Amino acid sequence: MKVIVYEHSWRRGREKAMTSSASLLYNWDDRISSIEIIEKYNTVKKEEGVTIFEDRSFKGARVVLSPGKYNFDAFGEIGNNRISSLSVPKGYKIIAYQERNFKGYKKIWTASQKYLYNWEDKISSVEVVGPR
Ligand SMILES: [Ca+2]
Ligand SMILES: [Ca+2]
Repeated sequence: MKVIVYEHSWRRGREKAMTSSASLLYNWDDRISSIEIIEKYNTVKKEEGVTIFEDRSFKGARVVLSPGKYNFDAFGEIGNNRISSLSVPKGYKIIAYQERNFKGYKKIWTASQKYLYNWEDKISSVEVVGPR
C-alpha cells in the first residue's frame, strides 16, 4: 500500500509519499493533517513475476523477478549458471541469455518449465516481460 501524507488539511502543504511505516515518523510526527491512501498501488503485487528455481520441478532456492532486466547478481542465492526450472505466469515471458549483459545464446519461454533441457545451469542474465 502507498500512502501520501500532507502537512495541511485537504491535501495541501508539503506532501510525502510513503510506502513503509518506518519512514512515517521522521520529520512528520504530529504534522500530518490529511492523508491519502492509494489502494491502487496494491493491485500490482510485489511478488508478481517469473519465479526462477535452483533445481528442477520448481524446487530449491527460488527468486521472483518482476518485469525488468537482470544479470545473475540479481538471482540471489541461486546465482550464475544454476537455474533449472521456471514458473512463468500467464501473460508473462522470460528471455534468457547464456552470458551476462544479455549476450550469448538466447531463448524465450512463455510458459512454466520444470526442466530446461540443454539450458539447465547455463542462464546468466534474463529479461522478464509482463502482461501488457
Ligand atoms: Ca540448477
Ligand atoms: Ca552462463
